[in-house]
Amino acid sequence: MTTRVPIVENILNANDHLAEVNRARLDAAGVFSINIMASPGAGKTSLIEQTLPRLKERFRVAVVDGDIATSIDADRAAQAGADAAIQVNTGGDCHLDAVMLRGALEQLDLSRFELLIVENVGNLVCPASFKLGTHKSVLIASIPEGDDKPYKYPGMYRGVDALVVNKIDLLPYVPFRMEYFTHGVEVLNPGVNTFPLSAKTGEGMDAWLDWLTSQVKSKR
Ligand SMILES: Nc1nc2c(ncn2[C@@H]2O[C@H](COP(=O)(O)OP(=O)(O)OP(=O)(O)O)[C@@H](O)[C@H]2O)c(=O)[nH]1
Ligand SMILES: [Mg+2]
Repeated sequence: MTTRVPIVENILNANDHLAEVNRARLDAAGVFSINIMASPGAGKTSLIEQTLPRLKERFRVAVVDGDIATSIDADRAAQAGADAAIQVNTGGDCHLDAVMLRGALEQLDLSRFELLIVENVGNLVCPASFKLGTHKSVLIASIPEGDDKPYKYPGMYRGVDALVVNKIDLLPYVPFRMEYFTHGVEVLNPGVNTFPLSAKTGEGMDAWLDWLTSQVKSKR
């Protein structure tokens, strides 16, 4: 007779429970939070760098940066004007989890912030399975990654609340069929809020900032 030991299920259930605890903590403090996910190099930190100075007059923002090693991204967020920037090193894990976010939240006086931006580890698979307790999840796709990614990584595209399509300044130089990409997205996540932009030139940033601002305000 075979006995099934649901270890993975149990780990995910424990994570989900802790994610709810994180959410309750953020709610109690009135902090709106997003979890930014993307493949390595898609432009997560670049988007955060472009977003922070533009929100400076409106909200106080904390950034939690997940990475396998180094504090490069948290240093960049601090440099760009984050009111607090915390680096979480996962020590090899390909994603953040709710325990890691809890550890970061414990280092923050949440009453000081209106917005928490979490940058997840660069990966298009693992972060989708681990809830953190954040209010909305944002996926960044970028033009040089190719237009087939929704088809190849459906789990990531299916569950997100917003999609940033970054590096549109590279469209003239890189083969990318926007219609094919958009069709793949629509099948998985119909009507998802989509923001084509360039974190390099700033083109398209306004629509992204308007959405983010309205989300923070609706929380308050
Ligand atoms: N041309 C162009 N380059 C960009 C844009 N956004 C980011 N980059 C470049 O892409 C590279 C990666 O950007 P990052 O912001 O570090 O990407 P990331 O997703 O945070 O990377 P990891 O944290 O390592 O996963 C850098 O060389 C950026 O300058 C863009 O809109 N256009
Ligand atoms: Mg980064």
